[in-house]
Amino acid sequence: MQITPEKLFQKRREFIKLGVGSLVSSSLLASTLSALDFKEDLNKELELSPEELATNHVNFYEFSVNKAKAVRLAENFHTKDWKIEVSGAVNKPQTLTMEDILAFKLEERIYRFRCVEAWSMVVPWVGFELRALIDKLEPTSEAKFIKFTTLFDKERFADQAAFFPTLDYPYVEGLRMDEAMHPLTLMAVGMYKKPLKAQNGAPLRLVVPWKYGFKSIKSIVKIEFLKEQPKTTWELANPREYGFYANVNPKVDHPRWSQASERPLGKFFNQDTLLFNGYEKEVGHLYAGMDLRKYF
Ligand SMILES: Nc1nc2c(c(=O)[nH]1)N[C@H]1C(S)=C(S)[C@@H](COP(=O)(O)O)O[C@H]1N2
Ligand SMILES: [Mo]
Repeated sequence: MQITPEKLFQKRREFIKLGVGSLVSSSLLASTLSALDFKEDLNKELELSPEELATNHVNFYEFSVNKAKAVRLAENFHTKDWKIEVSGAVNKPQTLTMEDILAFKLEERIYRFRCVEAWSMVVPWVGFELRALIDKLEPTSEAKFIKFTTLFDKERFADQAAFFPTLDYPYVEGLRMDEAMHPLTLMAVGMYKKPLKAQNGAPLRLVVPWKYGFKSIKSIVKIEFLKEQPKTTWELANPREYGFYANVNPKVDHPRWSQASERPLGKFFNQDTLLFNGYEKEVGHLYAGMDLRKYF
């Protein structure tokens, strides 16, 4: 079927409306699939994790450290008028809307995903390469790192309003520019052919498949281009246990547990964890000559 530009725009608008915060009727839900116009990932080598598990076994501390509670609290989260502020060492600082974001050519990417807690999943993300966005923003030669920030809003995130918040919010993450420009690095707006659910980081999150899950920051509202390496949330919380690089590595254990194996969601038996989460061929060169124990 030939899709005209107007039709495409309308589909994207529909997609935005189908995001969290809207009342989605079952007939609308059925049209979610068609509302999303993207190139399907035909690589079926990896067995997908059950959607039910990937959307319920979540880490989103802003809602709650407790996974079930986070999903419950995410139910009423709205992403209306979402904006992403771009600043720093960049020629085109600007404020992006979700219309701007959904104007990128979307595609499905089936990736392994490995949490530092030693569980893993395989998710069909929908999104676009971060480098496409970076190219559009035109970072200057000063930009060596990119920093992302999650929404800070005590009315929408219960743990941010807590008397003793679990983390020092807002949640921040970062990548070296060459990592950010790598074609595997994705900005995701959907998964399982649907818009992201709030608990999975709606409306826009990062996905870096060769790094531990905490690098894949959710619900992004700010992107900064920096000269210096930014301090990241988990590094700040516990520098001995969590580093900036956080590359998946079965040989570098977490101080309190082994990283040699992982339990895939929905499976009974553990499987071996792979160096760079199985993406060594694609990303190994980024770390040539670096001591992966020192830069963990
Ligand atoms: N803002 C924010 N981003 C976050 C987190 C978080 O608590 N807050 N948790 C991280 C961790 S530890 C993991 S494993 C992944 C989990 O993504 P998922 O819940 O969609 O599986 O999100 C990451 N991104
Ligand atoms: Mo994680």
